Amino acid sequence: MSPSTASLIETEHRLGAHNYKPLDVVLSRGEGVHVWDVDGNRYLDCLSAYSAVNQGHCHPKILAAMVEQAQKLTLTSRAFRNDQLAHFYEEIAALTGSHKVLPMNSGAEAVETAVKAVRKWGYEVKGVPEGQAEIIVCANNFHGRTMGIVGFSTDPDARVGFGPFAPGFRHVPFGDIDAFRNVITENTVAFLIEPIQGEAGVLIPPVGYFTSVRELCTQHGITLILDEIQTGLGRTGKLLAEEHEGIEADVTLVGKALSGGFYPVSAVLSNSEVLGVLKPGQHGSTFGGNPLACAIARAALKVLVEEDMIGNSARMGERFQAGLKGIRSNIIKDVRGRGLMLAVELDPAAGGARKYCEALKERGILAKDTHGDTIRIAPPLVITGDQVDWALEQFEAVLRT
Ligand code: IF1
Repeated sequence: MSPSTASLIETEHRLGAHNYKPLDVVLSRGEGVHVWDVDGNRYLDCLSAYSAVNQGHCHPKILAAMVEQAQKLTLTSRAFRNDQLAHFYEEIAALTGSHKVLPMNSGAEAVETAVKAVRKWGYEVKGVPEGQAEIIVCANNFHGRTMGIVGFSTDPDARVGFGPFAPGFRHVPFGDIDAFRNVITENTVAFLIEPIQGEAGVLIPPVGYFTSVRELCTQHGITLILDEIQTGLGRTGKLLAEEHEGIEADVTLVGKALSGGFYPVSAVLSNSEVLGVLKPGQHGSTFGGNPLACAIARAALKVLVEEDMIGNSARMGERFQAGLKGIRSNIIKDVRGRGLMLAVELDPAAGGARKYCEALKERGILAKDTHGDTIRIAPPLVITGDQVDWALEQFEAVLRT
């Protein structure tokens, strides 16, 4: 470790809260699928900032849009209008088939916005008695870090010590349609679920699960909210992961790659009338829908489509997953995923995924472990076949037995 790296790490440790335990790599530059540390070492990024950098690091066209807008107008508040918001609405609504859009900043804010709106919809439209709205969520969910959200987390690390929490949430096992059916009451207003559980370890539900979920939500007047903040915008080889299931959510949440990693931008997209219940003064945010965010998001969506990153995600994801499945190893328990949202689950006897991520770092791959035994693999969607093949050589070298 060079003195500059060591010095920066020491300062971070001394002055920063220790709410993360990052790999000891200090990055200073990014371009496409690659990032460089302060010592000039190059890495292939297999995390993409948890799918916020789907378009590749520092995409030049998104950068140009950001610089151009930043030199004109960055923030007006929503007390006044700006010349980017309407275009952003038009373009994201056309791309996703949405009728209404509510722009926010972080993914968690989009989740909180959806929870507020669907409860209000429950009281004003569905006729649920005031204060009795119920939202169904899954065990091992991850929807963000705010108080409202960790209140319905089942992860002790996410919630212990932060209570008391808001009531009104019921939990079901992910993928268990009978459990979902059995927990529905007349006060159920929504089902909030990730199409694929990311943080839980890239968990994919059984075939037909979401078809049944969609049928039950329609039958019982329950708003289906799909959290596509991580799975959306090409990550799984489709624009939205719901397309793999052949269903349409009533409310879709997007974030992360909505800005290509340049700026916090999220949005609540609605096909149903849920967003129609919010009246002036009932919800908002200082930065939500600002012209700089909208200009960046417009460019991020444009390059995603124009450069066929979604198709590349599907093709390279198949290549990557097939290569991982081809590694001869008695420590690999499972390889799974869709598109470029992949995971390698190791046998617990292997001693945990972190040390393999450390070994991968030494070979020029940055990847993140989750829940102890799983290595998540999510490179930018611009990755080429040669880069996939090179990455597979490194994974093989570290994981084969
Ligand atoms: C951290 C995890 C991933 C998300 C889904 C909402 C949000 C996220 C499906 C909230 C955010 C981030 C948060 C970040 C690490 C990362 C993460 F490991 F925490 F769980 F991706 F899996 N819905 N996920 O994945 O969006 O408010 O962060 O913009 O907290 O360290 P946000």
